[in-house]
Amino acid sequence: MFIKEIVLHTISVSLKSPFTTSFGTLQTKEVCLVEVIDESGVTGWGETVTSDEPYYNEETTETARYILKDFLIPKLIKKEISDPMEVHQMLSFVRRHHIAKSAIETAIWDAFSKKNNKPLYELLGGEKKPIAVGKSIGIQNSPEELVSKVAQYVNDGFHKIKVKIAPGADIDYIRKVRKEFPDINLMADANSAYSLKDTEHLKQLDQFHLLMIEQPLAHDDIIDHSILQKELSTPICLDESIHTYDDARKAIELGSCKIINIKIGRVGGLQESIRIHDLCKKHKIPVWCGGMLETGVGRSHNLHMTTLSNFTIPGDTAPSSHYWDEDIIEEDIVMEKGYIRIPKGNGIGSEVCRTSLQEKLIQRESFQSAYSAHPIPV
Ligand code: OSB
Ligand code: MG
Repeated sequence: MFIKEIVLHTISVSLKSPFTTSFGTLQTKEVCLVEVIDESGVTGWGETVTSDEPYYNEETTETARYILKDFLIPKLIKKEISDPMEVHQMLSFVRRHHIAKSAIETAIWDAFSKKNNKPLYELLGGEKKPIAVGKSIGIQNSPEELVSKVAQYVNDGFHKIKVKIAPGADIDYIRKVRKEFPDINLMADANSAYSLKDTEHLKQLDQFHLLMIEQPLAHDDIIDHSILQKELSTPICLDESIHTYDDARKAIELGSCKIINIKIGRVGGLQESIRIHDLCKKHKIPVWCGGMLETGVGRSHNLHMTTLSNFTIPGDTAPSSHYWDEDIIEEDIVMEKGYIRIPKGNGIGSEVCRTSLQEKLIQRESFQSAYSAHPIPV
C-alpha cells in the first residue's frame, strides 16, 4: 500500500454530559482525525484519543497534531507499506508520543484491511463475536446520585460498572453502591489519586469484593503497586502505568497487577496492543479494553481489538449515545442487552460522516509530500 496523502481533520466535540475523574472534568475537546489515503483512493481512519489538557498523560490534542505534522507524517508519506506491523518500528525514532503514533498507525490498519477486503478484526487475529460492554461512571456529587446512575446503567444491561473514585469520594460511595447492588460486576478507577500512605484506607475496599481497583497509585509507578497488591485482596489493574510491552512484562514479573487495561492510544497502536494482549494471555493475566471518551472512529478500533481471545472482561466501550448527540460516524454504535456487534464491512466498518465532519471542523490540513522543517531519520 503506497501512502499518497494524509489529511488531518481537527474537530471540536462536546460530550452530552461532563465526565469527572480524580484529575479533572471533561466536557468539550478537540480531536484530530487522521485520514490516510493510498494511491488507489482507499482511505483509513484513526483518532487522537487525547483531550485538550495533559492531565491523563502528557499528551494533548495539540501536541499530537504537532508530532503528526512535523515528524510522523513526513516519515510515512510516499512510503510503501506492505504490512501495518511495520509501522510501529518505523515511528520508533520519535520517543513516546504514543497517542500521536497510534492515531496514524490505526488509520493504516484500517486502510490496509479495506484494501484487502477484510474486516479489521480478521487481520488482528480476533474472532467475530458480540462484545460485552461495561460503563465507566464519572465522580458524582453524592453516593445517592451515584446509586441512581448505577441503577440506570444496570437496567440498560451493562455487564460491568466502573466507578471513578478519589479521596473524599470513595469508600462511602462504593459501600452504598454495593449495598444496593450486591451481585453486579463492580470496579473502581482511581486514576492515580492515592499513594502507599493510603494503604490502610484502600484496604477498606476489600470488603466490597470489587472485580478490581484500577490505577490506585502514581501514573508512572509499578514498584509501589507491587507492594500495595500484596496488601490488598482486591486485584489491581494497571492503566496509566503501562505504555509498552516491556512495561507490561515488568509489571507482571513484579506482581504489580493481576489485570491490565489495554488502551490502543496509550501503548502507541494496535501492534503493541496485540503484543501486550499475547503476553498477558501467556501469563494468565486477563485484559480489557479501556476507553478515552472516543468518537466512533476510535471506539470502532477498540471494538475490533476486543475480539482477541484474552479480552475476557467487559471494556469501557459504551455505545455512541452515551457520549454524543451526534457521533462522527454514519451509523451509531448501538448496544443490545449489554452487547455491541462489530460494525459490518471492511476495515473498522464504521464510515466517517462527511456532513458531521464538516459541521465540527476547526481545521483541515492535507499532506502530500515528505517535507519537514526537521531532519527525519531514514
Ligand atoms: O482512566 O479509563 C480512564 C476517560 C478519560 C481518561 C481516562 C479514563 C477515562 C474513562 C472513560 O474511564 C471511559 C470511556 O471512554 O467511557
Ligand atoms: Mg483508567
